[in-house]
Amino acid sequence: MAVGRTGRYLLRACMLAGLPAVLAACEGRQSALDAAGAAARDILVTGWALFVGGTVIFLAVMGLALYAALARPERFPGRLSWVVGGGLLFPVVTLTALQIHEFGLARRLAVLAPDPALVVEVTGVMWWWDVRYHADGADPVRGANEIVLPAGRPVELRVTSADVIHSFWVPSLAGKIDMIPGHVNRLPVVAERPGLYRGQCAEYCGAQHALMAFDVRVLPAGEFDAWLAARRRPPPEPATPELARGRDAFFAVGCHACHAVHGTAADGLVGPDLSGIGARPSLAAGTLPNRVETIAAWIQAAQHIKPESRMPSFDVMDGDTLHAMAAWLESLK
Ligand code: HEC
Ligand SMILES: [Cu+2]
Repeated sequence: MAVGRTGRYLLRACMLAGLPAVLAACEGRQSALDAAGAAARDILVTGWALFVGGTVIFLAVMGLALYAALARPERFPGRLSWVVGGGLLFPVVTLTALQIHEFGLARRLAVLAPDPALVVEVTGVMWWWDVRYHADGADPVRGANEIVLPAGRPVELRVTSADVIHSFWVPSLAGKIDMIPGHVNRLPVVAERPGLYRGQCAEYCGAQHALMAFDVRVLPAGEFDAWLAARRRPPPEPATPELARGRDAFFAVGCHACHAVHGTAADGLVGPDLSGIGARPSLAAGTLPNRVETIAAWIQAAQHIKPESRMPSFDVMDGDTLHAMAAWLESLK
């Protein structure tokens, strides 16, 4: 009786402790268990089949092992057929079937649309993401640390690296793919649901590998077209004297040596493109939430927040100038 009660308490405690974690892992913007893309769904179905099949086989084998240990030998007939059937035939048949399924899956996941409406080039850089959108044969639109996609349209991602091997992974949308210097890997993606997703570098790439994430914003197709068109226009002139002062300081301090802002004289290529940065959910490759204060903190203390990154800390500006600069960047939407 006592054992039963302890067991029940234990079970309840485990469930209370573990359940939220288990449930939290199933949903959300970075979860292979919450598929929002065609490829992710295909992978998820196979994952569940493996999990359920593995569980059933495990339970059956444990049941049989227990029975074999407890029952008398004469009550376990056909010993040889168990060995041949369970030990040889069953694994050969199931593993062959799985392998055939796997070949089909791998092939489906790699099928590229012959003429994709949108190609997005993503380059991994220690420790951020350079993004270029190619559509309608027009000049590419550059962005960084965020990928905006149209829902329901086939998109081809072309991923590569500027330095070491990184790995591109948006679990909610598709499988993982290596980013290899000097080589372009192509990944077809169809995002099914508008929403905000998160991706992450999935291959250790140096000191700040853990702070190399990005956002994926999936917009309804029409909104995406409007977004892309807006990104081709220069930003509006600063609306207030403070914003104008922030913009002037950006050029005076020399930020444009490394950063580009479309439609201005800033065309640096060393760091992330800052066009439209105010509309991005996060800052510095998913490191900070994106607000005027965090932009200011980043400018002042980048080497403290992300040591060894190639963005210097600018801790010589007065507070007003720093704030104005951050406010101007935040106003770029
Ligand atoms: C020597 C080159 C260099 C200079 C100069 C530089 N930056 Fe950067 N900046 C970078 C790099 C590289 C990153 C990416 C760091 C990372 O996340 O690993 C970055 C990141 C940023 C980000 C975050 C971008 C994003 O996509 O989230 C902002 C904002 C930024 N810099 C603003 C500035 C401002 C403002 C100045 C001038 C005061 C400046 N930077 C000067 C190289 C530079
Ligand atoms: Cu990386």
